[in-house]
Amino acid sequence: MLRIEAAEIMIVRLPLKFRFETSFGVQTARTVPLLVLHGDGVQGVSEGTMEVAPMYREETLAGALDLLREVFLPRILGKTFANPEELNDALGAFRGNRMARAMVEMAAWDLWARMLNAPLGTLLGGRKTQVEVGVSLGIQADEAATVDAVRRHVEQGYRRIKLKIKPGWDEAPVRATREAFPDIRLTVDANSAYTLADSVRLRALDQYKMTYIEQPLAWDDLVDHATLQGRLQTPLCLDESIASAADARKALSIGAGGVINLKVARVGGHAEARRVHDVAQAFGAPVWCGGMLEGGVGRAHNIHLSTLPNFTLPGDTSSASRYWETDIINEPLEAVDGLMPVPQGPGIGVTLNRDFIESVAELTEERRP
Ligand code: OSB
Ligand code: MG
Repeated sequence: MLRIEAAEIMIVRLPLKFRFETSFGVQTARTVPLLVLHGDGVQGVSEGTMEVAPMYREETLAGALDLLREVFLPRILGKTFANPEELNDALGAFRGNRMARAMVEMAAWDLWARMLNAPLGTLLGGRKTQVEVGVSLGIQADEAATVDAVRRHVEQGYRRIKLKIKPGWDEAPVRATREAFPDIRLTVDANSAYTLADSVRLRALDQYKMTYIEQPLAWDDLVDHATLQGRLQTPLCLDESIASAADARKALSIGAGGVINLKVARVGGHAEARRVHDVAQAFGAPVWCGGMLEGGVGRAHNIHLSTLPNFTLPGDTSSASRYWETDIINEPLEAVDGLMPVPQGPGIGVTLNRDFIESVAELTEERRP
């Protein structure tokens, strides 16, 4: 039984080690919300991926905090559930806001797995003890800087390089990278920066033998992606557009793409992520685990989800030390030769660095029934 006795909300601001530029803007730090659920002497923890401004999808940090305090936590505090799925059902009537709901659901899974003394990945049905990872590289100043960044990460053993692109910065970095590295697994991510009017320009990318082109069109579109896919050879990979297993089923049935970037928070938590995974598998479409520049808590959740069998392409869950001088957890999460070990031990297998969190926290509060 899953008894929820108390909750803690914390917010920490973490400076990024690099400037991360995408088609929707430049990030130099992350504001990381954490949720801890307490029950029966055990605690489970999750990390939110919504940002202050709704640039990636529509959710915001302020909206998520308000929902946690006023709507979601009052539904679960002081209550007992049979398992994390039943707890999530208590939030099932609420529409959208999947990243906010995922904070509750993911903390419940960690709590549950710790109570059962099992690694989260095993409970989800995963079998791997390490997962293949690549890197997502932000937009660089020019071609030379792009090739330099690619070289550094290829040398570290990352198994796939993803370049962020935008209109006016697409074929040039891809061509330069492909000329320097004819054989690497290469992809691009447009974060919804194009429209169907750019079809010809996107078709020019077909010649570079990329594994997929990620989210070229609108964040809430499926239909135009299907039209675009009909004009391209390179498979499209959907990220922003997939918020549920139903979205995945619709996208794959109309041919809107052939690959899914599966982010556990974007789809509302582990149970829904597993359903997306299963739908994709039934369609013969590979999935891979995306990232949102997570701290150690979100990163550990991602690694555990990635142990499921249809995660057959390298994820974005690269080494924590790439991102942070000091992480919010005590354990290192470091890939070796492009393989990220799955933290063993119960739950997500990592523990909060409470001293560090307290020293940089912008908010800490406790909620009780
Ligand atoms: O589109 O996958 C994306 C980061 C923030 C928001 C959206 C995306 C990303 C990344 C970075 O690509 C992945 C990572 O290194 O965590
Ligand atoms: Mg993406």
